[in-house]
Amino acid sequence: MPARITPGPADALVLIDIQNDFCPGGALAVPDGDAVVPAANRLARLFPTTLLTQDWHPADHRSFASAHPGKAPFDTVALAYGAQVLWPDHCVQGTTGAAFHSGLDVSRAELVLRKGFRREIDSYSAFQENDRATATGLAGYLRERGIRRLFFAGLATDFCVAYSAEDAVRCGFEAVVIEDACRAIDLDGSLADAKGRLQAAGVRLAATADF
Ligand code: VGL
Ligand code: ZN
Repeated sequence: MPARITPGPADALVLIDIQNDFCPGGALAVPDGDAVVPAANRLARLFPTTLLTQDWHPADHRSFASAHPGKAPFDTVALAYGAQVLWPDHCVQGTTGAAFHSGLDVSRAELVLRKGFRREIDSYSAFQENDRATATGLAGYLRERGIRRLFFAGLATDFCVAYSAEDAVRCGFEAVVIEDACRAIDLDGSLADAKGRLQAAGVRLAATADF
């Protein structure tokens, strides 16, 4: 990225899943997850458009280990659409765990996109659910608004941030991950995998210092 990035009208900041359950003390805490909050707030003041995503699962969601007798969190199972990592129950609709971190300034957000609300399908990506067939509608929203370039920050780098950025490119947007405004779960090398996929997809990396 150039030394200075000045967000313009075709740019949007997408803050991924900055929710209590992904922060220290939460059900699926990302190490140091709450460290993204000040960076996210600062970035949001620089962008003409900011969107938020919110992981939003029913209590009996199929991505929860609790829905699979004999399985434990972080095991992998085969669902109808393929391999799915099983997670601790997290971001259950309407709970405190699903709420945005209380320090996140949501006042500038123009859209809150909820995802993962279909019981049978997980959704890491803000664009397409894990069956790789069900669209969330975000691409259409962004196109209608004339947004062409997306900057991603939030949680977790190697799951929802990476899948969203890759899909953004697939949907025809430019995508940039603001690396130090993200934190990773890093499950069995998932961060290195995600970085390889981001590079292969043509997603660029930036830092908060570039703004
Ligand atoms: C996420 C695992 C399960 C994320 C959401 O936001 O990265 N990870 N649900
Ligand atoms: Zn989830």
